[in-house]
Formats: sequence, C-alpha cells, structure tokens
Amino acid sequence: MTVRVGVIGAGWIGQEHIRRLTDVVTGARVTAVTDIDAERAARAAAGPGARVYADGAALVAADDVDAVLVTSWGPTHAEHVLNAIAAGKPVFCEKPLATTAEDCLRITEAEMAHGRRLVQVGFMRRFDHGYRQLKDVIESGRVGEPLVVHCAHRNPTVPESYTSDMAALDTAVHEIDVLRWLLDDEIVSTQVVTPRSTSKRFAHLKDPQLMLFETAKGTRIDLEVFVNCQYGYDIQCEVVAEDGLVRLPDPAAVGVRTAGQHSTEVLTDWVGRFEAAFDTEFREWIAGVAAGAEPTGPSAWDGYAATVITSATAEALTSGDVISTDMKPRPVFYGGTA
Ligand code: NAD
Ligand code: ISE
Repeated sequence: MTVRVGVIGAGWIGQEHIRRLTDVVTGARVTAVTDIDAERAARAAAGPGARVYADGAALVAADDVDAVLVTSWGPTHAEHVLNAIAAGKPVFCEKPLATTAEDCLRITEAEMAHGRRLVQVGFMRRFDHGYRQLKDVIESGRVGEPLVVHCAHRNPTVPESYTSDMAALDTAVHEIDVLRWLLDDEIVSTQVVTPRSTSKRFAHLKDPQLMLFETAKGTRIDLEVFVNCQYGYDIQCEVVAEDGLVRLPDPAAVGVRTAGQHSTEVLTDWVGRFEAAFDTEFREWIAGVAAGAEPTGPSAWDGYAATVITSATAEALTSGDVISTDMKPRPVFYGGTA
C-alpha cells in the first residue's frame, strides 16, 4: 500500500519532509499540501504533483489523504492534530505537539476517546543511531544506574527573532524528550542559571544558558544551551553511571593531517546532523501506517510532557527559581498506571 500523505505547512521543514517522503522513503506519496501562503503551497506541491487545499480542515477531510503531516507554526498544531484525530487519520506532528499543556491534554483526551494511538510527535533524536546505541548500553546494565548526565546543544548563530525563552521551548525541547526516553525516567524539576552572555548575540538574548534538571529517580542533568557558539552545530551527551560512562558519538568525519595540524570537520546545522535520524523516523512512521499499526514513536503523552517541562524551564529562566514540573499522572493508555 502507498500511504497518501497530506502536508499542512510548506515552510522550511515542511518542504524538507515533502522531499524526504518523495525521494527517500518508499511506500509514501505526498498527495495534498496546504499553507496559509497559497503560493508557497503551490510551489511545494509541484514537485510531488500534489493537490493544493484551501486549509488544514479541507486537507484532513480529503479522500486522497490517508495520513496527515503537520509542519505549520507551533500555535496552530493543536487544531490540525485534533481534526486528524476526529477524522480517525494517523497524524505526525512536528514539535511542539502544542504550545500549551492544556491543548496537549485535549489531544491526549481525544486520542484516548478514539481508542487507539494515531499521533506521533517529531522528536527525531530517538531515531538517531548514536542515541539508540546509547540507550542500548544503558538498558543492558553494562554501566550501571545513571547518576549524572552532561549535555550541550550548540548552534552557530540564531536570527534576531530568537528570544531567550526559545532556548527552552524550541531548542532544549529535543534534549528534554530524548533524555526522558534514554533514562526511562521523568523530569520533576527544572532550573536555569545564566552565566555572562556572549558578546556575539543580539542584545535582548541571554546566551548561553545552563539548565539543570532532576528526574524522579534522582538523576541530575546539566544542559548547556548555547545558540551563538560560532564554531558549528554541536550536540553532546555523556551519561555518568555507577560502573562507567557512555557518551554520544560525534558524527563520523575523516581526520585530516596537514601543515602540522590534525583536524576533523564540525557540522554547521541540525539538518545535516540529524538527516539520517529524520529519514529513519519517516521510514518507520510510514511502514507503521501502511501496516495499519499504532505508531511506536514519541506519543501525544511525550508531547504533553515536553510542553510542561519546556514551559516550566522558560518560567525558571524568568524567576530564577527551581520549578517543579506539575504533570498529570500518566494514563494506562500511554503506559502509565493512572
Ligand atoms: P516555517 O515558518 O519555515 O514554516 C511554517 C509554515 O507553516 C509557513 O509556510 C506558514 O505559512 C505555514 N503555516 C502557519 N500556520 C499555518 C496553518 N494554520 N495552516 C497551514 N499553514 C500554516 O517554520 P519551520 O522552521 O518549517 O517550522 C515548522 C515547525 O517545525 C515548527 O513547529 C518547528 O518547531 C518545527 N521544527 C522542527 C525541527 C526538528 O528538528 N524536529 C526543526 C525545525 C522546525
Ligand atoms: C530547531 O528549532 C530545531 O528543532 C533543531 O533541531 C534544534 O537543534 C535547533 O536548536 C532548534 O532551534
């Protein structure tokens, strides 16, 4: 079966995923596109020969759409995801699932009422080979129980529109999701410490920021978010455990020795760093949809947890306090006991 995908939002990542579904992933075809910018939608639809729809609701309802991909702006996600659930169609939503915890809960309630999982959230790091190896080692018990995790998320630069709270809401959100998954644990408190800011930033921005998280089992996580580090796109993660440590590998890069120096390339953006992870993420999603299976990737509950934790972290930046993440008990539907 070829899965016919309708894409809502044909901007940066929407176009990237349309290319991926057209050229990389087998068993999928983009048949429908919509964007509030009609010209952009038409341009994006031309490549795969898709039909352009007037809006998200019309696209979700269309007969030639088996599954929905939401790549519009974050505040619009909830409406499109809820429409897809109401239509009983599988929906892949780029992060964030929704920008408020209340909207995320509305989505989980609608999905539970539907009775089976339809929603997958676009946290692609869970599909990265290095993170998967890290998880295998932790779960094997070889290094023992995790005690401390050191992470860094560095981007070379960000545009003027990037605000200080986006360090949590837009950037750290990836670590927050992948660490909950890696450690099979929940983040219960968050705090932000701000060192002196780099001079190489727009004046309104606090950069870098140090985020400190505590998990239910008592593991401590420190995350440096530094979005004007200049030198490249650099993702680091080291888990210190009772009997050893395990570290995320850097992407493969040849070593060059010349003129008395040894060097390896550092990537410059997340597109290249996580390209293979995005490909795997969509291969697995499409294979599941084609098989009529429930998605196995990040769930609507994971989307809810991420939004609660990122919102608390943004609040911690403003207040300077340690903030408890006030999360509802996890329902049985999502693997919990409530
Ligand atoms: P973008 O601004 O380039 O594109 C968003 C597009 O959505 C625009 O073309 C806009 O016109 C359109 N749009 C907005 N509201 C709409 C609506 N209601 N219906 C139809 N179209 C609508 O943004 P982007 O960088 O492509 O980001 C889109 C989403 O993807 C964001 O939620 C962002 O957080 C997420 N994202 C995820 C990753 C990742 O690593 N997983 C990376 C980048 C962006
Ligand atoms: C961006 O929005 C992303 O989602 C990228 O994956 C992330 O690495 C980057 O820092 C964010 O700004």
